[in-house]
Amino acid sequence: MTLTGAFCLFSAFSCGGGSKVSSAAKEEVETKVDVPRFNADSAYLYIKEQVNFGPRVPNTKGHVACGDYLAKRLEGFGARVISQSADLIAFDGTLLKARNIIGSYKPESKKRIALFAHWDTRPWADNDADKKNERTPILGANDGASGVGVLLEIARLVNDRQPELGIDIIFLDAEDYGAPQFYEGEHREESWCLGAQYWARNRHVEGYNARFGILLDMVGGANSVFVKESYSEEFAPDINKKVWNAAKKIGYGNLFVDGNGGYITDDHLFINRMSRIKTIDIIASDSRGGDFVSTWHTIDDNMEHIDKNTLKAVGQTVLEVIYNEK
Ligand code: AHN
Ligand code: ZN
Repeated sequence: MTLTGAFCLFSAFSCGGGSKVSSAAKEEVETKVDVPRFNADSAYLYIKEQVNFGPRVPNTKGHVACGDYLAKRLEGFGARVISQSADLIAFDGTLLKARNIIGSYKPESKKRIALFAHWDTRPWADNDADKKNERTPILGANDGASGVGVLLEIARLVNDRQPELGIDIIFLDAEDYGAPQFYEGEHREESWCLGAQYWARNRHVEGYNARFGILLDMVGGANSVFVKESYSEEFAPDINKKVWNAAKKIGYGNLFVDGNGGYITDDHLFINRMSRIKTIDIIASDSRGGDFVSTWHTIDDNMEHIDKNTLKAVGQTVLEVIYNEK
């Protein structure tokens, strides 16, 4: 029986013919799916815990320690955790000791949703206004830690009460080791998103598939809005629509605005090209204009520019989507 049918049985409103449902009744029907409340304070803490390791650049101590922390967190939230270690070759030939970390719920279920974020941080603040900072590693509070923080909070809530579908929380490594602006050699898009490319070629579980995927990138910044990214719109327009509709329905139409953004080389591009999992990228634009938020790849990407309202809007919207999937 559908929820509408169930409601009509116990309701004083007439559903005769199914055409005239009062708006009060409709509202009641819509709240029937019980979606957990996303706690932005909790997500904020998980971001701070990552930033406390310092930059999480592959081949550094902070990176190794943070990887262990993330696996522990996922285990603490009851996920089945798989780590994928990979030796990946960077644009300049550097061998990166990378690790993708995957936490799964209801691993036996064939019906799944994949949620992605990158957990590494950029080795260079090559977009900083001050050129003397261009070789300083960034803290990546927004670019890296925010997506992971939101997904850890979602993991906590999913563990409390599982949605219908199995959920995979997938922390990808080596996203942000793409050739820096000061590099004089060739700039290839494949120098970005190395962990995602590895995962797409080598799934953590043989034959792994999901109904769709959602990538979170820079979802915690102040002055952020979200428009539909263009590769997402090409590969997965229905998922974009699902997510933006959900945001609007629960009152976050101010952040998830109608509009189309540019094409962004991000983990979802390679997942879309190299797998059959239609994946969108929820990635912030600066509400004051400009492409990315102003702290992007600068030394200012720190906790001071994290906004709990942005975290809440994104986290609650993703929950709305995954708990309504049957
Ligand atoms: C490029 O700048 C080519 N892509 C941006 C993807 C990215 C980097 N997301 C976070 N950091
Ligand atoms: Zn970045």
